[in-house]
Amino acid sequence: MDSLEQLIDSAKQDFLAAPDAVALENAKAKYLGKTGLITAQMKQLGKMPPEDRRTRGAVINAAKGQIEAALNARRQDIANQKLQEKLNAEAIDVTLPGRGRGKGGIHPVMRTWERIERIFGSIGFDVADGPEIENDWTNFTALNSPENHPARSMQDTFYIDGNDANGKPLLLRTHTSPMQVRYARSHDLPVKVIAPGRTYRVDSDATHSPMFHQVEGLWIDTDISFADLKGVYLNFIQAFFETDNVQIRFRPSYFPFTEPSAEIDIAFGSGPLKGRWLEVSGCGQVHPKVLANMGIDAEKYIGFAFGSGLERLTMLRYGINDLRLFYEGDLRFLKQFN
Ligand code: 2NL
Repeated sequence: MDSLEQLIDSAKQDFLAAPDAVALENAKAKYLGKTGLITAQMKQLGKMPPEDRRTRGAVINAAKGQIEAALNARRQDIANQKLQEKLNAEAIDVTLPGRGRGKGGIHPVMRTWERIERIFGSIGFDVADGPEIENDWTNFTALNSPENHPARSMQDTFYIDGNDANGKPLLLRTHTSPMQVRYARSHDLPVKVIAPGRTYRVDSDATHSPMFHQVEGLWIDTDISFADLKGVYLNFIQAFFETDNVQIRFRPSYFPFTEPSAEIDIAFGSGPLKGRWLEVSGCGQVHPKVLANMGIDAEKYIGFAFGSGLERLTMLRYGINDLRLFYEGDLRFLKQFN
């Protein structure tokens, strides 16, 4: 075999055997470098007779061309291989299942809200809804709150930009009662409804939040008495706290919207709060003026109302001792209820 053929073969083998770019460039030098084997062949040309030089030169050049082609092919292979390795190392497995999002949960106060709707629903109470931005008449006047009552002052009520149709400033409702006023004015008698919701007062300390939750109840018919109120509220307390071992008592009190009025206390017969009287609600017989403002004939109809704080009921149910835990959004606290 012609020695040039052998050179080409041996160069091809060396190039294929070179594992990386550095080894390949070294292999190149062996053939095409200044002291390389092909270069040595070129140098031989000078010693040849001129008539042989051209043909031999062409043959050597062709061999050189083949070696260069093999070199470039191997260069490309090594580059491709390197790229492939890099891609493999950086590959993302798109078939892996996603990590997903946390499911979220129900806030303990909302759990109480839902629970109360279910309990009162089971004894025939409807659920009222209404705006958190109220007007002066529905939030105060309709409920027999005197024009100069301190609750109306800027110290107690959040007033907001904008006036109602009577030119009085709009406000954030300070209790859930206005929902019941609206409900009674727009529904036929008898009225048997609860109104749970967010309420707002200018108050913020360890035991007061500027936003808090209330539920109020209202039952108006021709023959509703305090005995009905006591029965309904006792049934609620027993269902809510899941015990019959609980006492209930009424203490005389005052509210502008009820007459007579009372505070409702409860005492558990067992558990950590055993034997302690706990105030859980205000209540009373709906004031005749309030009935009139609801468009109801106070000579024919009578009823009771009560109002309880959802935060308070939730704290008693779960043994929570700090109101502020409800509003801090600390997942370590909130996760315990889900
Ligand atoms: C309290 C006191 C109370 C009412 C709320 C009421 C509602 C209407 C008419 C008459 Cl529409 N009364 N609600 C009555 C007595 C007490 O709540 O301290 N709640 C936490």
